[in-house]
Amino acid sequence: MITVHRLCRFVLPALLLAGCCLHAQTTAERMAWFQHDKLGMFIHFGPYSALAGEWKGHQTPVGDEAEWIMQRFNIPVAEYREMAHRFNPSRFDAEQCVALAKAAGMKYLVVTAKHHDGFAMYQSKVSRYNIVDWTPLKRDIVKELADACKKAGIRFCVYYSHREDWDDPDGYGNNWDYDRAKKNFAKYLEGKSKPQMRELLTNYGPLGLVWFDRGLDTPAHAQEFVDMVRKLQPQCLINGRVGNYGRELMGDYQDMNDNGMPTGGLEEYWETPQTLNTTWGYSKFDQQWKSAGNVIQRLVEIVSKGGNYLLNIGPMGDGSIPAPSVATLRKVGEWMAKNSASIYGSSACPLPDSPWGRCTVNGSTVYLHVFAWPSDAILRVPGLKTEVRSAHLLVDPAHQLKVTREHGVTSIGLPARMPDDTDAVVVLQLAGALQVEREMVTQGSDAPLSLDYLKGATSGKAVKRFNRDGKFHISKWTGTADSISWRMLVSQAGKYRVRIRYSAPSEWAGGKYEIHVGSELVNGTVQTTGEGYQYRVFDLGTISLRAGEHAVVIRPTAELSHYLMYFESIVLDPVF
Ligand code: FHN
Repeated sequence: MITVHRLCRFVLPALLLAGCCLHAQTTAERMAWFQHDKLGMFIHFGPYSALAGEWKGHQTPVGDEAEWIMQRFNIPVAEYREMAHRFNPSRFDAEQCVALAKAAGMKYLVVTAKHHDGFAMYQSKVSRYNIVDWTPLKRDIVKELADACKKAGIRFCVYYSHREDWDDPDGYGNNWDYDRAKKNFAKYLEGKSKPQMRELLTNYGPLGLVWFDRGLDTPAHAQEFVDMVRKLQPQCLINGRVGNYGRELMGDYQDMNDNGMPTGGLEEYWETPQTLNTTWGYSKFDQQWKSAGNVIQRLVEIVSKGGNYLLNIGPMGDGSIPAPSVATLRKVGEWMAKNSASIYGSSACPLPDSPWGRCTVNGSTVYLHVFAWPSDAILRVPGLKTEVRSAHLLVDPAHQLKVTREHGVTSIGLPARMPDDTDAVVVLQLAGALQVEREMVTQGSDAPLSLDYLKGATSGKAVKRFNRDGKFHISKWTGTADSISWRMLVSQAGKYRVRIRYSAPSEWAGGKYEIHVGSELVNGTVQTTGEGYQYRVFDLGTISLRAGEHAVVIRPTAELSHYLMYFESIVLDPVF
């Protein structure tokens, strides 16, 4: 019988535990690790690694992706399968790989469980075309990496090519063996792609994230993958390439183009996948290795803009990791060992980009990443409004640096010699949260004034975003509390024609918005620009502006059940 005592001692705590585990984590809760960890290892590894960029004397040009060799040379499935039969990366060492990731300061690892060639790097019951059943190696590489990650405290993640499959007759992409017109893509989704995804979500422990690639044919199909991940592993993150590149983000975060770098800070979670040379899969021809210095500075630039950095290695056909990759990641690790406080847990820094470098911020601590040491050893930081309590080099906290401020520019006296060739970090301890002078939009003589996502400040639900097709824009705004504003300096008084550039699908037509330019008011009604991200320019008439500073704000004038528009820019053209 359940006594009150038992109820209090056993049943209630169990219910509470179930209750708390059962409560659906918010996106922010699920994204917390991703946003903190910043740096991950990407591994492109498969039978294409053994070909190393060459097929029957044909070479993959340097700069092209060696993992695309089957498609590049239209290698018949039968021949590629034959080659895969001999794939034997016996020197692959999961623990060594994970140790390298850890030494580089990487906190998560994403391995290609199946790439476009359709070959599974794990033991799949769905297809014998896998590393255990099809090759002499007979080892489950995904399992070995999952175990090694668990042991090392690295978050294990998988890449899965859910659309492209050049081995499957109904998969997407192989039109040299198979007649495209006869393909039954849904049969491939139901018969291979989804069941294999279920295997990966079921048999390899908790996954940090699933890295889908190249989108999918319909949002409905993409949603089926999202639902499967949410159901089987609610905490697991999904990258933005689960869905079509020309549509609203369906995953938890957005992926930049390969090796992409946004011009300015984005206000949603994002990540850039990056090669260490110019290919993801191993190529013996590609020695265009990026320097460790370049890799570190790109890491800092990406983190300074609010993103994550997924750095790739392409093991060779025998499973060993190319020496230049090991050397670069070791050097990244040496820098991270001294400077990771300026990376982990930091967020995008609103200070304008400076000629000397970039900055990251964590609460009331600002990290100035100096890539180019000022010749007079004076570091000038424009736009910083918050009082600076103290300043020191991250690697030398005992020595305080002199800080002065004049005309809105904060100057820090540096030692004569740069303490690190790649990035020397100066720490500013602020008296409170970071406040920054808003950047002013200015105009050259007779030139238009361009108000775009970069210098705009969003408020409410309005968010600076990126989409492969939509590029950089602002959206997610649905009501009067959501807006974009600018500081603008008009140097020539007179009439200005107001033009706005945006994209909006048909269902958003009719949305009302207003633009305040100083004391002038312009009203607008959203017109459709077609499906997907098709931007068009609309003329909103003319206004008269005096010379001097003006505040500009655009916002919806009513609560909407959808986004107002995908906003790109407003241009004020002088009409003299
Ligand atoms: O086609 C793939 C490519 O092989 C590689 O996997 C990259 C990694 O971001 N994704 C696709 C190209 O964007």
